[in-house]
Amino acid sequence: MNECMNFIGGKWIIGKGEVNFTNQNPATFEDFSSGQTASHEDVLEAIGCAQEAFIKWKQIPAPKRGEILFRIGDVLKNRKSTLAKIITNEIGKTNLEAEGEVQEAIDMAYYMGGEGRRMFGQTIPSELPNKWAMSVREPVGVVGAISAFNFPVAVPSWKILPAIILGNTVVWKPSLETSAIANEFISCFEEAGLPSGVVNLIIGEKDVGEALVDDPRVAHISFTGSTESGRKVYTHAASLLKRVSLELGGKNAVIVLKDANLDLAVEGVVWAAFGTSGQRCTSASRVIVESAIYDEFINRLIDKTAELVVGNGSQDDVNVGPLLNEASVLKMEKFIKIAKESRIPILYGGKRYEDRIGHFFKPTILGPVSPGDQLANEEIFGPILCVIKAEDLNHALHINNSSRYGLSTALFTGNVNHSFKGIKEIDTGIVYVNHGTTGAEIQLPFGGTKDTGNGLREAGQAALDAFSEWKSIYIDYSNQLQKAQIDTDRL
Ligand code: UN1
Repeated sequence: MNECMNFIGGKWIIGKGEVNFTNQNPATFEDFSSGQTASHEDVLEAIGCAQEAFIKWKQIPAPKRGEILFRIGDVLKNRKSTLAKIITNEIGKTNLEAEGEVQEAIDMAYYMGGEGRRMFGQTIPSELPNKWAMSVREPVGVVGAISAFNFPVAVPSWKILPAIILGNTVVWKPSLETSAIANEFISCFEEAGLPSGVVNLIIGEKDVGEALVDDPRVAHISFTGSTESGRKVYTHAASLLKRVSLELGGKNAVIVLKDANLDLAVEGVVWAAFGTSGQRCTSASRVIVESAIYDEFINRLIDKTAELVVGNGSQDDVNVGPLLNEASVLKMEKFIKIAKESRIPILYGGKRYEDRIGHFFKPTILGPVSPGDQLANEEIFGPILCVIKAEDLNHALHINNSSRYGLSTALFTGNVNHSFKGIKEIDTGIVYVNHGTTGAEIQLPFGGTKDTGNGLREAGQAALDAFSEWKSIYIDYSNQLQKAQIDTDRL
């Protein structure tokens, strides 16, 4: 069994907190990892180490910090299959998808490593003579990173790697359920030679995250999790005037128009809805189908879903792994109960696999669901897909945009006018044309509108804005005090 530790100031430390935990492999129920949570003092110490490390780390020239990020990329690449296996065993994600997410972290390491040589500021003419004006990026200080279970390597890499290339230091609190993979991930930073204290790991529950948000030495909180928790983080951090970036819930939709390539659309919907057992924040939870093709689409969707192999993600032929834990399965059962009470037809699935060990829930299709139904609006975070009928593109866009969430939308169409109209009018942070709602690439901003976030984005160039402050610099070489902005005729 993997013994999970904290990594504080470059040392592996057993948590001094009160909770002893054991994580089971969700596909086999075998104990996989265990440990003891960090105490409040452990958290304070980690923040102190990060603060101390910040003094030196921010002085290292960004291109040199970049070289360390390239080394982190190399180590992740060498250890890719080990990392992926741990992800599969700890949270159940299929090996193919686990390798995919490690690849996202590798890509991010190289991308951000390159940013070390491209950390552009701006120079701009001053409006006064003999004066120079420019702006440069400065790190913000200690970043508190709080991540969810579903992407235990990729999403933390979107937080940690941009933060450190900019000269910040990090205290990271992963989800408790991903403690073993967090240990393995952090040991890659250690192997790459990242100086002590630049990235610290604290293992724990909600109270550990709260201690991070609460501490005035933490300048920025980067949080991925539910909208409900994000609202609490944001509200508390606001009272401390702390910087916050939030990646929260979603109710992502795929719109399928009658002019779409239906084979492609069906495959795209199945993968977006049931890949990762629907546990991505980008997973498709609604499919909005033009009524003219509704029946045909449903038939094909059911057939394609029936082809999915659900099982232990470590087996090559498996497409869909288990849910994280019993609580997730119970949550799915609650949604099925709501469907039955609301007389929504269950077109496929609708229950757990009673005869199997593991937290397996059948990929489920419900429909037609009315746009106003609870199930069409609440985040599900599991393998349940709601099918909604729309009259035409305008109606579909209206339904799509009526969600309180705004992360990702996909549009399947063969008509170029429809695709541009969709791109323009869809109100989510990410839009796909002729591809499902998942699969965001690291070089573009990642994040959503409305209740999905607070306007900041992670990944891509946008990540640099999230984790840095602009410093504006004026250099006056006129040798006289230029007291005020002046009219042109006085120059
Ligand atoms: C998440 O679910 O929190 O776009 C992130 C995707 C992945 C990342 C998902 N690259 O589906």
